[in-house]
Amino acid sequence: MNKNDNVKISKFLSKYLRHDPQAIGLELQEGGWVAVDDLLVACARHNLMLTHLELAEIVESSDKKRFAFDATGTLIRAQQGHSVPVDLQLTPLAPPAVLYHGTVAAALPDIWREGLQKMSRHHVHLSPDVETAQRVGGRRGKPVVLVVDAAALHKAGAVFYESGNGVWLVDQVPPGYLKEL
Ligand code: HQG
Repeated sequence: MNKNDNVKISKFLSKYLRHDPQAIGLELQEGGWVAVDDLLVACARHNLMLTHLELAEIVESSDKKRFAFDATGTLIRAQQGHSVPVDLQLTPLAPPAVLYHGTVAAALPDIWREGLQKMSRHHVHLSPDVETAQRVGGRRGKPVVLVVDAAALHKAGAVFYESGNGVWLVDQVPPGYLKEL
């Protein structure tokens, strides 16, 4: 498989493992997992012929480790980014003192008014470093990076989680914990 195939398949998997599993006849189990065999059958029914080995290659090579197998290798899930209700059973964790959020200038007036909100996702997504935040913001235009005072927000009682791929998740970030880089 070449890189383009990988991106195409990764997008297909994101769509059905995060947003619309029912559309290909899948149901996410607790933790967001689906059986690998069920996924491959569902893919095949929708004209995506994929072997176990090819799927493993996609999971392994995904730049952002979007997907993960469970310890037995029989289940797979998206690590974060769901819009369907799912309890990823993550463990609350103390965040680093500072985290970053990449966005664009057009969103700033709303963000300064109401803070970072989760919008259509389950959490606000925060990045561990400036470069990652720039990449995330850059998906929407010229990136603007916000610095999040994660230590203070955590101290104030906010619950943080780290997804398996290094994305930090929190319910919201009020404006008082934000400043522009
Ligand atoms: C903005 C990708 C107005 C927020 C990335 C962002 C990430 C507000 C957009 C992951 C707002 C939401 C998540 C407010 C936040 N008013 N706009 N109060 N609060 N926003 O895609 O963080 O490729 O849901 O700044 O790499 O951009 O999917 O979140 O611009 O890790 O694996 O509203 O998605 O990963 O956009 O990206 P998103 P995000 P994947």
